[in-house]
Amino acid sequence: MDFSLTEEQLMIQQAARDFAQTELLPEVIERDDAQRFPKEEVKKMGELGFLGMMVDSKYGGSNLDTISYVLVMEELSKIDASASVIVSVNNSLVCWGLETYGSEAQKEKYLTRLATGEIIGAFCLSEPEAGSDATSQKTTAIDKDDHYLLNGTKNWITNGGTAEVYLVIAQTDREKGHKGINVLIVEKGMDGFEIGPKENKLGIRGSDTHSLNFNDVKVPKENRIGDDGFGFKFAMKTLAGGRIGIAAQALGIAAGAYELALKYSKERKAFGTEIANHQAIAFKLADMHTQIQAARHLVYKAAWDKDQGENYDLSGAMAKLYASKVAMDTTIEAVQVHGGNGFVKEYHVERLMRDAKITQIYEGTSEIQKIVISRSILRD
Ligand code: COS
Repeated sequence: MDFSLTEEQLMIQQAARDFAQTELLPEVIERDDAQRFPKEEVKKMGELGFLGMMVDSKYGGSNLDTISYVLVMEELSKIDASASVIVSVNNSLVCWGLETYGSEAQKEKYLTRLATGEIIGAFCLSEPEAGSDATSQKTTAIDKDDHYLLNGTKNWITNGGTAEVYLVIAQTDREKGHKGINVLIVEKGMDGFEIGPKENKLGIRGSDTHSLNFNDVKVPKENRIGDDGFGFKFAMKTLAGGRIGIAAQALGIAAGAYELALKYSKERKAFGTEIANHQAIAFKLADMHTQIQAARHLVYKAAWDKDQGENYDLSGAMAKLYASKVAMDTTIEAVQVHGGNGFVKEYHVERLMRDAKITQIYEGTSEIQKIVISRSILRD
């Protein structure tokens, strides 16, 4: 068993840390306030290879392992979870799905541009009445021989307004249940495809979340990924990897809040000494540090499983369940350590606390992770 990172992984981690400090930190509060998408920053992340990290270099990707990907997610998320969710969706849900299951023509047409960050993608599963209950898709993709006719609404879509390519999950044959679901590549600008208003969110406010409407959108048959009826499995497989990315995001949010609390507690004085010298604060730091380290082991293990070609449904779900709880608990405590200063924006911890919440909700709520985990342990 070897817990050390390779030279290459350490370099990538440092590159992400530097990028987050120099490029993401300066305007992160303003972007959060104004709900401004980090357009320039995304462009730079593309140039650094962060948007197609695990994609083969023949498609413009960085050809790196999942460990490197979670290291980058962790570092970016310490500073700006709005930026890191864009990285996570593009890498795990869009590029990975296309590279693993797409046809050569689809990869040539879409993957290269997505992996280099020339364009970004979105993954469209959730609906007004189908979030956790993902098999109950109301969006329909009716087979019309040479194309599918797509109708319906998708909700809470990350990169909803800014993406150029959307992987849309839809029901083709209701009789067949989840085996009648397909995944289609939809391009922005296709007739009948409308982007709804931007959501006004509690956290990750710099990311761009929209509902999407499809009204008789004609999607060519060649835009279906995989065989007829593969869409639900595609969604499950893709989300299993996505959960590792979100677990790393949660880990980064927690670690970022902890680092701020640690620094503050060594500077702020009360009752004649730095507050870190009071056991009430020191014990909070001890708890945070321990829980973050435990979360880190779960996240890296899930990433390692994926790199080894092992099944990562269980380890990814456990990593997300635990890291997102640690993110929530740590950020709440970090605000507490900061006292009144924790409640104002310039100290960053209130934003991290708001950002933490979504990690317990998207790409499968904590309750869904417990379904995945319990089914897995009961099956074995
Ligand atoms: N990999 C491959 N196949 C999977 C899978 C996985 N990780 N998880 C489930 N499947 C397959 C099952 O094997 C089953 O196929 P078969 O009938 O051929 O065996 C099919 O998918 C349906 O699975 P199941 O019967 O378990 O479906 P349920 O309706 O009980 O739902 C959960 C399963 C809850 C796990 C699923 O709906 C889920 O993950 N929901 C959350 C979705 C989500 O993350 N939403 C957030 C939106 S994205 S921000």
